[in-house]
Amino acid sequence: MKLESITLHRVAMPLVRPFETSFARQTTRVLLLVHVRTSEAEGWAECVAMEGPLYSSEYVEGAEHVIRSYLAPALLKATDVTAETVGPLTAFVVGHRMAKAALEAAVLDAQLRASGVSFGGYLGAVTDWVDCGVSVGISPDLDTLLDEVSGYVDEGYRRIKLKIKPGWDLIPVYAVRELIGPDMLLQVDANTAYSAADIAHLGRLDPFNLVLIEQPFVEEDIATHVALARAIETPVCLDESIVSVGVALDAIERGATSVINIKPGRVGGYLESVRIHDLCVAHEVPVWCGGMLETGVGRAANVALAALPGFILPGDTSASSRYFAEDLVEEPFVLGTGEHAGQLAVPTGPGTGVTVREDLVRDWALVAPVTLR
Ligand code: OSB
Ligand code: MG
Repeated sequence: MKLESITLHRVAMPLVRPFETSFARQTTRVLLLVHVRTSEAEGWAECVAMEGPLYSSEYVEGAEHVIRSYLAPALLKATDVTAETVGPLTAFVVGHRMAKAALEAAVLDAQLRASGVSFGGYLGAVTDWVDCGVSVGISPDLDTLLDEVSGYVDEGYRRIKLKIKPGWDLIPVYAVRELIGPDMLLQVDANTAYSAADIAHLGRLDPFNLVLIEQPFVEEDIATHVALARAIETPVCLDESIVSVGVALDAIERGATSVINIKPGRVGGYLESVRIHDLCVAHEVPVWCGGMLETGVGRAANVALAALPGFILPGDTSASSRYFAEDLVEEPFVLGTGEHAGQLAVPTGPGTGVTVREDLVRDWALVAPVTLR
């Protein structure tokens, strides 16, 4: 296909409740949407970079800048662009995986719409419904946390993930385990807030029968994750550290991670996500689909990815209502009922299968859109 234009939309969407992690407290999701026009069809994608460089070094205005200055010019001057060639055409830029992933996903959406294939069909989905978990932020107090968790349990979510940090770990985990009972899936995510000196302390989570502990130490520090995995029973799962299939292989072989959280933006796109998935299946490492407070645009593609066979744990693929009162797409994601309680249906239409509400993109714009040709 010939890529004719790339339009960048920076929007701000209010969250239904503040979301607090060990690194930030957010009340609004500021995000970048990428809209491509090609010789065949149009495509939309969401860049997962956050407003500030707090989860990773990427952030919304940085992603916009690298797209405008480096990535878009390289794609716009190419005579043939497909999702499969976006990676090679942009490989000269070091890092900036979230920005690259958004471009690849927008091109993939256009390409699949042109050929009438869904994201799930293209990526290799094997189920129509995926199991959903919910990521629960750090609360001002225990009562607020327990209220929030019971709400999610009532909505049908199949797994609870608690954000933890030093000073907010054993007590909330104990209280939530008491509330939800011994059998419901429960896991924790530290977003790098601990250090090697905390290994014995983190071992005190073992009695709570957690599915996993996610990314306790800084992303470059594989060795301390190996030490933790040897010292405790709770499985260790890497998020921030896993930026490519090569790092995933290294972390698996060294015993740093026995479960992997795949986030397409963090690893540079859906194609690299499938490669990591395939590697994990070959090594019998279970995977699950992470989230970055996506709107329906990114969520649709994530739900399709989560339908691949190696995604045996529920993902952070929650319903649209987890974060937003009104989603950016005409088909907001709603949890199923009956046998599909706690699940989302994998979209089946061409591309992501969702239709962007351009009226809302305009209403929530932070700046005028920028079109690159
Ligand atoms: O570490 O998984 C994370 C949100 C923003 C940045 C990092 C993370 C998260 C979440 C929420 O845990 C996942 C979601 O519900 O989208
Ligand atoms: Mg995480």
